[in-house]
Amino acid sequence: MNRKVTVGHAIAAFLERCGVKAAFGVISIHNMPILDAIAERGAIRFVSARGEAGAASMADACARTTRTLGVVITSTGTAAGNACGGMVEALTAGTPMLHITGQIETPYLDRNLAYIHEAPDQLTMLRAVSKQAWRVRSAETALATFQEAVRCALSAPTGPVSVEVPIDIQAELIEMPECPDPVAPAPNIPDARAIERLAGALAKAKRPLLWLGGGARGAGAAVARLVAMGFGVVSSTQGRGIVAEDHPMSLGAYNLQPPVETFYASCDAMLVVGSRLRGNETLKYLLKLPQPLFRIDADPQANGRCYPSTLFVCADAKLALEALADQLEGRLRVDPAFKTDLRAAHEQAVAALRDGLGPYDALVDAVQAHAGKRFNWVRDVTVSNSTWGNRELRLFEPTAGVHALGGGIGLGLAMAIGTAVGAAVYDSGRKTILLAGDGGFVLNLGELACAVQEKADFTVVLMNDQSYGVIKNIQDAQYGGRRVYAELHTADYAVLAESLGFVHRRVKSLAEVPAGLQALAGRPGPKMLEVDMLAVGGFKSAFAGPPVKATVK
Ligand SMILES: Cc1ncc(C[n+]2csc(CCOP(=O)(O)OP(=O)(O)O)c2C)c(N)n1
Repeated sequence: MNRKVTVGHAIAAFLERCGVKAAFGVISIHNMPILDAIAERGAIRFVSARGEAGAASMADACARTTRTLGVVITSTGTAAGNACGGMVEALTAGTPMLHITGQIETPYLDRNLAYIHEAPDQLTMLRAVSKQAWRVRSAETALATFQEAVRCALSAPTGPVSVEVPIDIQAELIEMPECPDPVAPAPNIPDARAIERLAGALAKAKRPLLWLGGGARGAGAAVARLVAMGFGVVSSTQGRGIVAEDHPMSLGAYNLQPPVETFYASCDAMLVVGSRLRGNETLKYLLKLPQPLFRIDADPQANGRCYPSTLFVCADAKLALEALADQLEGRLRVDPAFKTDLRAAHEQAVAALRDGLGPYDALVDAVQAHAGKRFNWVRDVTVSNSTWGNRELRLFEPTAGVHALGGGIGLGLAMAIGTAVGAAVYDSGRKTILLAGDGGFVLNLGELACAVQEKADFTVVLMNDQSYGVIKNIQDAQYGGRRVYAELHTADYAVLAESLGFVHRRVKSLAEVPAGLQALAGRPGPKMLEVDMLAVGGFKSAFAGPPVKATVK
């Protein structure tokens, strides 16, 4: 005879069936039936974050770096609200993720009774930050709701989905159900004639370029075939590493620098695959991209968005590029000068960027040498990332990069924890490195305690200039040098490290970085290399926000 279990228990079993091995959150009265079951079953590692904001970013980064479903579990009301910043980022990045939140008891729900922990209309709040949000209405329908939520999260374009489960339903006893399998997302199969037309148009190109976005991260093998035929490659920040960034036909994520825009003018076709063509990566949509411009996207609403296209194919990137490669085999006659010109554009862009770094040029090489080829590269929003972290530190795998695409500071530390836990439970063998500024880092500082407790294995390179550096640069450029609200009182990280129990090294010169990283290597748990930027000095060029097109007056 089946034993009776709580609905929470059935949910935990279903998560396991979905292949989930790690979940993140904060325990509460309103999620205890689920967490109790996760602990009892012992198959999922639950990470106790110090706040729901951190938990959401941990789940997001874990999902991105392991290509699995991220799971964050919060309480209701304030707690679910705390997760919203991280949810906005997951929505921006299109991360397949499940946000499970509690809800107050059904009899008191939606009745304006000032019942403790109720957020009036929580579902509307969650809908605003999720791809979809549902409420579980009964014990009988709970797993069906979860099946649909997971299907939705994993269907291209992927995204975070919220499910609220009233606590009385979570705790209800039911016969242990036959645990259903997740419903596989239906692949968006390309129309054969559309691919033929696209192949016909591309076969004429002598200098064809692929622009790869995050939607193409699963299409690496087909991309490699196209590159072997002679396509050049450039990527968005989300599309980094689909082609190794040291490949001779790759511009990496140097997608808007002046030498690259000049090179674009010499190309005679661009195929954009699975990319949002985000404003900060296209000079607010004024970057001149090669023409004709073709586009493949799983989202039909991408047609005409940001840029018009000559041909649009609505399909899964992997399936469409495989079919396209089949069609193009043996038909391309690429200009022999194309590769040389692409290399020259890349080299010019790299040289200009490196020159602008001033002394920090040496830091890029030291981190790259330390990283090797198998690593996760997590970044907070800081000048060092906006300049070199987003492109000059080379990535070799499509899931290696994690960065807050929505531009919110403070997610990096939690993202590094989620990434490190993901690397451990899914056994990727990758080390994790976090690049953060002191302003962003302090925003979620409580998660350092979580990192130590969880023995989350990563190295933070903390760029400490004791201020919001980019804000000062913007104030210099646009506010007559009136530097306000940007100075920060900063922790003594050596003392903090001692009290929390993690390893710390401070360097005052970049020549000390290789030895500093070497000394931290192999130490378990979180480690910090703090770069004293006041001692090192400034960048040669001041970064004052994403570049825009110079307006002609
Ligand atoms: C959540 C959030 N709050 C505020 C901002 C505005 N903001 C952008 S960059 C920045 C400063 C970041 O400082 P720090 O981490 O020290 O990096 P630095 O600019 O010094 O390189 C701030 C406050 C933001 N992007 N996101």
